[in-house]
Amino acid sequence: MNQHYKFINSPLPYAYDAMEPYIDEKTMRLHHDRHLQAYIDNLNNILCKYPAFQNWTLEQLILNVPSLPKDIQTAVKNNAGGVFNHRFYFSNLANPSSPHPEGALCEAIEREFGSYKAFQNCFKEAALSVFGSGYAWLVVNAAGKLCITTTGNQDTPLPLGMLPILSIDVWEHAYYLKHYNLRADYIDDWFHVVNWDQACKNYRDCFRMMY
Ligand code: MN3
Repeated sequence: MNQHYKFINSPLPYAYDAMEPYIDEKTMRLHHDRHLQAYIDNLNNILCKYPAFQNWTLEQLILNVPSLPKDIQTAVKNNAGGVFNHRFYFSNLANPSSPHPEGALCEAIEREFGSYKAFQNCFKEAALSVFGSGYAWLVVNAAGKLCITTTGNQDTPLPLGMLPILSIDVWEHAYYLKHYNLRADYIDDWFHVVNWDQACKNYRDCFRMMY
């Protein structure tokens, strides 16, 4: 299902204005239809000349960059990362969202961070700490522990042995039209549209994959 070449840009699973008033319609439209589309087009353009990698999934491409021909390694890392990161980000938005995580993820957040509020503060701090463009992530690390990390540009946490639960895109294109340079305001608004049901599912799936 659209997991390997030739990649297509599936429609968002909600309307472009579904995240109003927290993330504006124009930003969602440009972010999905232009930014994500460009990563998909670039990745397809690279892979069209390399049939050997056309049945590789995004995850396989990202995890096996060093096995690719030298001249496409950087471009595949950036563009496969761009597709993975954006699909993941968009899948983790919902409005209205359930205001808190539930079940096993809720317990893990309370165990690792003390409380949901303390987690929010740590996550916001991490998202603010990304210099330039990148992402903040809630991940399960290789030891099975829930933690927060950041990546620059279109890097993903996958090569670090981390499985993503939740992410926020802090490239300026994700918020500039509405929030201008105020990344902190965007992060506060983004917390209103976190798809915790999806994050809880991602958390459960992690342990299915690891054990
Ligand atoms: Mn983006």
